[in-house]
Amino acid sequence: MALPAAADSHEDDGWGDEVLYFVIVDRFADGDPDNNQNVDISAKGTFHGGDLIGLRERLDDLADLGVTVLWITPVVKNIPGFVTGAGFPDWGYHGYWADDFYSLDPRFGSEEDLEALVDAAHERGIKVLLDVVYNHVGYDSRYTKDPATRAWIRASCGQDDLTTCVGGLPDLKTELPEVADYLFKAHIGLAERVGLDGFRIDTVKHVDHDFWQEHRRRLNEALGEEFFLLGEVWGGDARNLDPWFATDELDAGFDFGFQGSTLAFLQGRGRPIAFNRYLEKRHEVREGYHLGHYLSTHDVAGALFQLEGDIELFELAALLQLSVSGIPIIFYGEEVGRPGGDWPDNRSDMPWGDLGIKPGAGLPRNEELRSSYQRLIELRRGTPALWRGTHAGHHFDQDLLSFVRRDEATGQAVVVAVNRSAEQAAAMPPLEEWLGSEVKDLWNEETLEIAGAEATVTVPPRSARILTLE
Ligand SMILES: [Ca+2]
Ligand SMILES: [Ca+2]
Repeated sequence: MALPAAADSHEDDGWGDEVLYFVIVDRFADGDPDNNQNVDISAKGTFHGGDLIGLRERLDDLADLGVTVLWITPVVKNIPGFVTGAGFPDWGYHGYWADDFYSLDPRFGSEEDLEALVDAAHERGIKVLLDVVYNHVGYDSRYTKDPATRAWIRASCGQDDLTTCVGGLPDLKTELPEVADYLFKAHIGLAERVGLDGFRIDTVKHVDHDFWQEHRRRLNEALGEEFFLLGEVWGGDARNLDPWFATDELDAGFDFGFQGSTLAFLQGRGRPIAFNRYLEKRHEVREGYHLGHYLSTHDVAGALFQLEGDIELFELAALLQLSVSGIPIIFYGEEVGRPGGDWPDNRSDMPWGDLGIKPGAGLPRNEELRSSYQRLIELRRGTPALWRGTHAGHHFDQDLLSFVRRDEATGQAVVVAVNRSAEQAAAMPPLEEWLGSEVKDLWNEETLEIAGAEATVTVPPRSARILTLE
């Protein structure tokens, strides 16, 4: 089958320098105790009371952190009860178990609350992506029982990507035009009414390409080509996401390799040169399309947890996340050292310290780490080479990786050097173009003199430099 060429408008869609912040609405901030149902913040699988109003009230924090896009978990009405497959009562607090695609879950808020959130975010220069599910409905949801919709659900789960029941959830027959139309109208209609900037799409590979192409056509018609689609294709990377980019079904996909590759490098489980090879490969992504890369999400054990709470190494991970290509995705609270854990502890409450905000009132915040995030985000956004530059390995030894990001438009070269060793300082040669000049370390706010060809740049143990010519 011949694939149509990607749309020209994708050559510069303006998303290259975005920094995304991902929030589980229920676990962030409770702005309206009156909408709380089945709330027990001591239980892992219950609702914790967070809502759209609470999130709106904290937007200044996000603006102050410097993030530019907010991704929120689904807010459609979820199944009213809980399931017990996990060994404890597990509710739809995450929003992925829809019971009605045409109403919002009162536990999260109303459509007016969503619109107010979007407006308030836009006032602060923050775009909003809403998480949407097209593939399945919640366990035992009304769609499985209503005579009008029963036939929309696959009677038996298949073995292939399209007909499998992800997590045992009832799979929608998305290939039926009636089902597709119903879902398009629900999600696109909501986006149009509340002014969303895009969707984060769940379980993309479990719905066929024809569906996603029709989805894009409907979106273009309703909202224009700017509407942004970040898709979850499990296991995605620059190469295997391409079938969705080639036909413009998505604008971006998750890079599932970043967390593991970065942690392996930092923990000494892989050679610096191997990590560099991985970083280089990320640049094979189709022009005008993006990889989104995370250190933690709601589906994996977070980076800080995997690093056994080692804040120094975690900060180096964040520095790498914000110094490589793609759209960095910060999972709520990791900027203040939320400890996370394996599922479902990875979905713990946003720590609010002594601010008195529920459900995470009293949970400790690492403000120093947050300041590092602020500086890293500001540095990235102010240094085009870090988000749109080319990538080339520069120097590797046992524990040091340095690479050059070069911005083709301005010629600016930035060298990012990370020494993972806990004991040894590392050294690397300067770029040839630096000889006889002063070089600025943007991260440590130092100036280094590069005297002559013999000069080396030292990187102290467990630290990093981000270097460029003055
Ligand atoms: Ca609430
Ligand atoms: Ca499916």
